Amino acid sequence: MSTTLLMVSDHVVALLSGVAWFAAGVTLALRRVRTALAALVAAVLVTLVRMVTVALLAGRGWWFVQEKVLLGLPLLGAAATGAVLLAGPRLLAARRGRGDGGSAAGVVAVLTAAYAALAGFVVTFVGGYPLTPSTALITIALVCAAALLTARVVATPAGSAAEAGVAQVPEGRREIPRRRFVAWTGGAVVATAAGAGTGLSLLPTPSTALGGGPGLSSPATVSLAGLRFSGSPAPGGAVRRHVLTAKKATVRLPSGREIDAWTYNGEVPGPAITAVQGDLIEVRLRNADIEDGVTLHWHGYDVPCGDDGAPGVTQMAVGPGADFVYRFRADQAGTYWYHTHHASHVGVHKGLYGTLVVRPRDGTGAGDQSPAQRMDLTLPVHTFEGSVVIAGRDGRTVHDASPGEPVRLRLINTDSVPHRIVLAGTPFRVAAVDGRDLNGPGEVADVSLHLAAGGRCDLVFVMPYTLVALVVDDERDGGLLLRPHADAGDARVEDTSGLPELDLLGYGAPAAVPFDARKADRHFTMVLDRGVAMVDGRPAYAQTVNGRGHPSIPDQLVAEDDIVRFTVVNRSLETHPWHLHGHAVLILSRDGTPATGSPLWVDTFDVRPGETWEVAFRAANPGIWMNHCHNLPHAHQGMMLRLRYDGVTTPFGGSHGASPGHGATT
Ligand SMILES: [Cu+2]
Repeated sequence: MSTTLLMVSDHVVALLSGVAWFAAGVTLALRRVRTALAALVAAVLVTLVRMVTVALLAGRGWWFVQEKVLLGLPLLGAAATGAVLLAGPRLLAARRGRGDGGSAAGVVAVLTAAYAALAGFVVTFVGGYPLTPSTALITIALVCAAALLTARVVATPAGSAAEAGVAQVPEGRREIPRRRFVAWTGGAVVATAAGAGTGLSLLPTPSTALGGGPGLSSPATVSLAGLRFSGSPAPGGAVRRHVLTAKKATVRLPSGREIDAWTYNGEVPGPAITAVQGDLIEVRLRNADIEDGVTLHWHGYDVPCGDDGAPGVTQMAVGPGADFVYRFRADQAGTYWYHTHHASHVGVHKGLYGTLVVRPRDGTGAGDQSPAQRMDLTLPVHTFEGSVVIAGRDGRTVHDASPGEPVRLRLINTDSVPHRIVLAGTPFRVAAVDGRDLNGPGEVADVSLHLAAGGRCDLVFVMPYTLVALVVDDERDGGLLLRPHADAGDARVEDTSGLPELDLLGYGAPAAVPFDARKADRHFTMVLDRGVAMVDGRPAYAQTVNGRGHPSIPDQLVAEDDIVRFTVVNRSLETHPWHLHGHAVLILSRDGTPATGSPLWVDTFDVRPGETWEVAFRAANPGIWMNHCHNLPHAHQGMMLRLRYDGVTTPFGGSHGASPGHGATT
């Protein structure tokens, strides 16, 4: 059973147990003996099933069950035991005709079990991982308070003494003081627990996670403002200058449809930036009329940190009328893209993105095809108002290709959700993932590729004498058609929805990697979930990392040359494309199964619900780097933190998304 299915089953069983305990409590209060007994039995059985689902889930990782094992189940177990002991015997007796089955104490105990079941369910969704002492205390206080309130409502002065088995005495002599004592004591316990829980939640939390490595030690500090590229192109390299002006524009798609876009230079996607390895890229970003401000982030490109385009961290956002110059050497060949990183959940979605392709200087690494005689298409996939637009074209695009011609398709997912990519009509190789060449990629056919948000893959093949179709999300009327000649016949695309997904963790041939990931200097675990957390100073139902939202998630501290290992766990029911700036990470394993194919270096990896990924990298690019979910609305809702090198400081505030600055030209 998949972890997702287990998580969903556990949620369902948790909810059912709450319903069953409530049903038992209410029917008991109404003295419906048979129904109450049946509901009580059902509640006990569902609670036992719950224990099984939690035990199974625990086998997938402590992260998935911590709050259930430490709080939800003990609370429910204690309340359920009390409920069975108090209500069970009387119900059984009533079934045999003795008494009416009910007692105030029994009703209170059964309803308390219901509150405990409900509390455990809510804590999973609101608090998540890790369970804090504060959450535990507040939860216990709430359940006890609900029990006390119920006792007040249910207990009738005359009946309860007899029902609870207390010796009947004239009212006012023993019973009233005893009940008062219980109420006062209970109230004091509740108030203490609630107070302590609230107090603990207000304590300051560490602002830095060390991942098992040493703390801040560097005496010298380097400002991010100084971590800019100041060199020249490699020998023989050119300087490639661009001016990108961010502005609003109405863009007309080939179908005639018009979209109100935010653009670079009025185009969607923005101007394609291309270079040859070793060239110097210099881009002046201007902002014409994007009030929120803009930046340029070079997705997947390991630029110097000062050129990374993270507003509030590596620069101030560029406001209307201002500009900023980015400069870096194109040392990495491959397929990349750029986009705004300011209010990117809006800006990128509306069109502030473009492609960056760097071809190798010596002609190798580009699928052993010389540029002169190959078809090389860069295909950013973006969704505008529900329509998939590939390289700025909606509907189906047809290209003529000569049989025997080598073809390279560079797919870029510029959306916030994954796309399913199928290449039909030819065997092909996945030559590169996230711009980095794979080792020994074998020929595959009739498979689909899962392209994470922000991710890229380069597909290479030799054009056959028949049609080749690129199908996105199994949409047979869209995509791309490569035609060997004008009358190539039927352009109908077969149904691709049943094709299996190619698992890149087992694709290609193994090769040596530059470090031993087992000897990591630092290890950080990021558990991704939803919960109530502070985001930008406001409480929100946030997308969280370890129970917190940006900017309250501790920075991850690293030192230069550290081998850093990440464990990324997805406890939620949504996919999270994890993206670290400034570094590619090596995939080590998914759900405990090691990667066995080509070394897989990526800058974005999709952590699907219930999955646990292990990745590693060498900290070789000093700076303060955003480390976040590339589902951009998720990042905006808190799922974003910083990886900070020891000794590096920022003059820009340090919290992502600071308001636009002016005239920050360099
Ligand atoms: Cu996400």
